[in-house]
Order: sequence, then C-alpha cells, then structure tokens
Amino acid sequence: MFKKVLIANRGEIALRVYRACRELGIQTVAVYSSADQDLMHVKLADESVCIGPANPRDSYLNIPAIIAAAEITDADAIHPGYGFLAENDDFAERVQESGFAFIGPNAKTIRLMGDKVSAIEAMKKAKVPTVPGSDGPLGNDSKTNIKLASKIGYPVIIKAAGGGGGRGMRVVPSEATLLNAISMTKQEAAAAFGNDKLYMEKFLQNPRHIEIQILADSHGNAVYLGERDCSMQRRHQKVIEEAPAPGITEKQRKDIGERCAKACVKMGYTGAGTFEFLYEDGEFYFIEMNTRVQVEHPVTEMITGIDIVREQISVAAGEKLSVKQSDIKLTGHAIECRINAEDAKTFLPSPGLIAMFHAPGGPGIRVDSHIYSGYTVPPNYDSLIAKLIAYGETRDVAIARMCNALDEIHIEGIKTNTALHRKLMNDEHFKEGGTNIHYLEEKLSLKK
Ligand code: MV4
Repeated sequence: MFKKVLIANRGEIALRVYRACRELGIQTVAVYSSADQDLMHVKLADESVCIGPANPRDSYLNIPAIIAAAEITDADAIHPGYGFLAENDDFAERVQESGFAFIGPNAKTIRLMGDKVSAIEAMKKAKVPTVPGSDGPLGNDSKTNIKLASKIGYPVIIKAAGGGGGRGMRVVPSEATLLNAISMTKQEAAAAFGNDKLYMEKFLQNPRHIEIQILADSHGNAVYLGERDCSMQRRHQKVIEEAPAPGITEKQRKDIGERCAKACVKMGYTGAGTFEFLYEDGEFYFIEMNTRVQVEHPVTEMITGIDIVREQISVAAGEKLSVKQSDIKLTGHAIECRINAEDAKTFLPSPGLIAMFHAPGGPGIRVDSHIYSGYTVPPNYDSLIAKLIAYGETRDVAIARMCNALDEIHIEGIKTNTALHRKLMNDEHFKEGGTNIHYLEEKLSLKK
C-alpha cells in the first residue's frame, strides 16, 4: 500500500480523499492555492504545499507545480479527485512518467474515453448499448451527412468528439438546418477543444440520465455497483442524485451492469468509473464514460456499503478489489442534495464568510463538506459547499430524513440553494420518482 498520497484537489472531495487515506493509514499531502489556505483538509493533512495563486490555471491545473510538490514531499501517488486534472490524459501520463502512481485508469484509457467517438466505438465492441447514430466521425460530404441524418431520423444531435458534459453540441430539428449546424459546431469545437471531430446521434427528447458505477482492478476483476439517477439538473449541473434509480428492475440492472463490467475488463480499465446513459422507454443508451470518482458517489456508497474512494486507492496500489459481484447487495435508498453557495433566484455564485454553519444529523444522514463556521468561500471555484446525503430503508424514508436534514441545516452569511431542495423534496412529481432531464428547468420556468 502507498505510504503517502498527494491530493490534487480542493474542497469537499479533497477532504473525502483525506479521510479515505487516513483510514488506510496513508499519510497525506494537501496542495492548495493561495485562496485556499483555510481549507479544512489543508489544516488536517500531514503536509501541505502552496502550488500557486487563486486562478486554477496557475494552481490546480498547473501540472509541473503539482508534480514538483509530489517530488518535494516524496509522495507515492496522486489522487486527482473530480474536475481540474482528473480526466486529463497528459496529466496521468506525466504523473506516471515522474514515478508516481496515478489514482485512476491509465492515460491511454482516459484518452480513449475522452474522445467520445472512440469511447462509443469501444462500447459498441463491448456490447454496451449506444444511441443510434453515425458509425464513427462525420465526414465533410454534405450529401452523405444528409442521408445519414434522414436514416437516423430527425431530430438529430451533432456532438463534438472533444466535448462532453453538455459542451459542444447542437440539436437539429430538420434537414433545413443540418449543414449549417454541422459547420457551426465544427468551428466551435475547433476553437473550444482544438479538435473539430464531430459525430451524430438520434436526439432523445425526454430521457432520464442514469449512470452505472463500476470498480475494476489490475487483476482482471470488475464489478458494477448499480445505478444512480441524476436527471434532476439545471444547465448540465446536477442538483439531486439518487440510488437506485426509481423503476429500474433487478433484471435491467443486472443486464446493463454486467455489460459495463465486462467492457471494463475488455478495455483494461482500472479504478472507479461511471458509464453515463440516457434512459428512455425502458432502454439504456450509452453517451459518455467518466474516468474519475464522481461528486455523487456517496449515494452508491450508502446503498452498497462499499467505500469507493478506498477501492480507488487500493486498486491503484495494485491490490485486488475487496468485493466480488456476488458480495454486492443493494439495500435501501439514498438521495444527495448538492448545497451550492448561490443566489436562489439568479443562481449566481454567492461566495463570502460563513458566519455560522450547523450540520444536520440523525439516522441515515451523511454530510460531505469542507465548510465550517468562520470559513470564507472564495469566489474562484465551483460553488458546491456541501453534499447532504440521506439514506433510508425505502425512498420515502430517505426523503423524510432529507426533509428533516434540510430543516436542521443552518448556513448563515452566504446565500444557498437549500430552499430549492426543500421545495423539490415536497414536489409531487419528484416524490413519485422518475422525472426526466427537463423536469427541473420546466418547473423553474413556470414560476417566473
Ligand atoms: C443527448 C441528449 C439527447 N439525445 N444525446 C448533455 C450532456 C452530455 N453528457 C450529453 N447530453 C445530452 N445528450 C442524445 N442523443 C440530451 C442530452 C442532455 C442531457 C443529458 C444528460 C443530463 C442532462 C442533459 C440536459 C440536456 C441535454
């Protein structure tokens, strides 16, 4: 096992990684920007190194500074968390070339999944169901593209191979705007990603966003930990996630889960990973794979009892997964509310001094947060300040506990979105379960 891990991230996930390391008896190195010296995990870590100014370009995205910090502190491994460099294939490569373990899959696999066209190709080979679409990248021939779109059937969506997470895509309702949409998306993709490769898919109009969590080791073992429903979102930012996904049957879970786990073995995937699907009319359609730990991993931990971050670390150290598929039983239901420092009406960030913070508690409540009374939320980063997770034997119990927790939580000094969460926990359609990716934006627009 590693002796010392450098945590190349900030906020709640840095604290989450710190906690997993401590449990494993691993020493920790925190790296932080000059805006982050008061972060909880910076105080708690065995060592800490300032890697640059507040601008993430110069600190959390500064590859030489992070590698230098690992060298100075003699760390064995680097955990990238999520965001920042977590899915940067060049970072993973340079970490490894510098003699450290990267806590995640190898650079080649990150690269393969980072290019959405090659990711979809790999899934097709592994029999993971994909969205009907172009077989590979779009060419430049107009006639061929028009034929392809009418074969797929309108509406179609044009996506950039270098995009993902909602960036670089355009919906095309009919042939009239197809060629223009292709050339516009191509230009934008070249500018945004330095890669103008595009692909085409059938546009699914009312899907849910359901993802499968997997874990894989370097000994050819892979398991699936069931699914999460992340459909409650606004502008590609998830607001609430839950596990399991309402209405998914045991048979559906097993079929899609086994395909994902097998795909991991086939690809030589190691670590934690997430297969993202659109789910419509009872069918799963792969869209992207995330090669990192995700914000919403706790809901899966709650219903499986498996520590995903601990498994990430131990498989990166060459150990076998601590569980096999037959050990994994989904029990109960978990819901996560993302608490953001933001204005309730405008959704603009609301950084500043947290004059007072009181965390909720009680049965089934978990709070993953780096904030504390007297902490100042800096304006330079993501506005996520806490994840409130509620577990219950049933979905109704989880919702009831979440309602209690939202009434107990107290954050003074900055604006947060706790009122939105309270409304959603009492929303009849949410309570019923299974709302689609458009539900929240539609609900919010009705109120205006
Ligand atoms: C789609 C789609 C409908 N049909 N692809 C948006 C984020 C990126 N991960 C893929 N996205 C979508 N791809 C096809 N063929 C609808 C979306 C989409 C979406 C997906 C997941 C969660 C929220 C979303 C919000 C808007 C659009």
